[in-house]
Amino acid sequence: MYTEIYLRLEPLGVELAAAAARAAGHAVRILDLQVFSHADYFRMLDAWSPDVVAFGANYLANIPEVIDLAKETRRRLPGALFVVGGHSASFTAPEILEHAQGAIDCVIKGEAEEIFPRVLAAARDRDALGTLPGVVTRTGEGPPPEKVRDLDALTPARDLLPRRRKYFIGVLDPAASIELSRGCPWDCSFCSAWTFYGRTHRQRDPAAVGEELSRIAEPGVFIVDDVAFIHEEHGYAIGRQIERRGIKKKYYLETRGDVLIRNREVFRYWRKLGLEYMFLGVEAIDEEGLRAHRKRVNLSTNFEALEVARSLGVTVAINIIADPDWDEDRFRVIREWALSIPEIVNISVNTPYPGTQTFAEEGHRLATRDYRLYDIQHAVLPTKLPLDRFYAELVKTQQVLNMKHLGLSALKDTALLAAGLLARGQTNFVKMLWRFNTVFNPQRQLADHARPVRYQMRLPPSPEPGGARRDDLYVLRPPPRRERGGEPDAVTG
Ligand code: B12
Ligand code: SF4
Repeated sequence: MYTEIYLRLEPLGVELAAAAARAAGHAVRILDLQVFSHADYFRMLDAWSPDVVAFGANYLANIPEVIDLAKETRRRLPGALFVVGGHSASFTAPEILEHAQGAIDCVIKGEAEEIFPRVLAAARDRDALGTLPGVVTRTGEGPPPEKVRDLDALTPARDLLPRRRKYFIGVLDPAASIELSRGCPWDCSFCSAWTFYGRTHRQRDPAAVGEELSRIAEPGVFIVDDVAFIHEEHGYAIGRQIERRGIKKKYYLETRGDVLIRNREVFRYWRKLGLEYMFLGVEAIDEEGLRAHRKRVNLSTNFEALEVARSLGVTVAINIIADPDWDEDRFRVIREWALSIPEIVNISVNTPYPGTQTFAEEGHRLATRDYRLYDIQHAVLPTKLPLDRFYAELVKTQQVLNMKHLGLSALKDTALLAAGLLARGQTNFVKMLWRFNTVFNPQRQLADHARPVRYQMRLPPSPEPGGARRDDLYVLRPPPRRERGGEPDAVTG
């Protein structure tokens, strides 16, 4: 739902997988189904008949779509190798294979860059597939996935992605994406970024980032890092590359309140380089909520971070997690608070995703196992309010917050901007201004729950006394504590 309105961004992970396959000598094409239709996809398959079809499944909500596409594609190309990879696929590999009933040969867990070419090389010997690290087949699983050794060895195959003008985030229209570092060393209970990357944080070489940025044509750039500028010297080093190369772009990044406060000068420096938008994961406006999400930050730090962000003069968006046990009163308090601050406020719904600690511990309480509802805009845990009233409150809150920023007075401010974008033929941002009510409405959300469910998500095993075992959550294994690249342990003692 979110990507129908506010943003649409290039699939960097798929582009890296494509770059790895191309570097190994294969002819590769990418089709992004955020931009193209299923009809486009089947037309391309019929015309091209590839030997391998690989799906990127970063999002749990897309898993049924991937399975159905694989089944239909298998009918048309019975001899092809079918592979699925990506963030969510890594946490749900055996169940994807089971749902696909033979339409998918293997799921690759973890990072594509090194293993994907090895899977392609094994395409003719399918029995060998299940012996490769991180590769899961219906008959078994190879050794654990391995970390990519060199994050700068490949550049995302941006040239293979058609219709690049479709990618945007708000007024950064069009926008490309880039990765400066990978992974997150914190361990929030609702998040699977740390379990995917084994709680590591790896930095890319600043010169390689500078080189990549200088080749990006789009004027806007979305920095995909989970937490930008954890280490300020890395941010400075990339900034110096940008200055030296005379790169002029507008940037969007995401970070944490405590990192912003600690490293505020590097953010100030980036403001001069073109930093326009910042997303802060505030998550809760009470200490109890922050503790429950194990955000390892306190309320006053988050509020101080908002002050720092304001002083930088960047546009700030923050996220608040709505808990399924919120009642009308709680929603009202959040609305009033959100209207009292100048920042853009997003509300997402607390959603236990496979790979998170919340899933391992609360999975047995799930009200639905329909993958399609796992998009943090639907309630998948039982709500305290009846579901229709929960959605009525949620959408009312989102509507109020949306009007705050896209309402008439804000529109006057954006009119000039919109006119400039239209003059350059960019329509993504302008279309977004009018779409809210067609996408977000309580009846649609409620109706989504009534759809027949053909693929049910697998439940986690019953939690052991004392909670989930961390080792069971990881895709990439964490290195010994002393070798980890982050510092939350230092922050929290
Ligand atoms: C950038 C980002 C976005 C971008 C999307 C960009 C895009 N088109 O892909 C935006 C801002 C649009 C976005 C939106 C959302 N996001 Co998001 N996003 C991220 C983020 C921060 C980084 C992803 C990224 O680009 N990383 C860099 C690339 C290089 O890594 P990668 O994509 O993981 O790819 C590697 C592997 O996964 C694998 N791989 C990937 N694809 C493929 C394909 C093949 C064939 C193979 C073999 C391997 C492979 O190899 C790649 C290279 O190593 C992740 C957090 C994270 N650290 O993963 C969350 C994350 C993926 N998002 C998340 C969520 C919840 C959402 C939203 C639902 C939020 C919302 N408000 O609605 C939406 C849904 C979007 C949608 N399309 O449906 C969750 C996923 C939850 C889930 N399990 O489904 C994550 C994990 C964040 C979190 N902390 O929980 N997101
Ligand atoms: S700091 Fe952000 S990316 Fe890291 S674990 Fe917490 S929510 Fe996930």
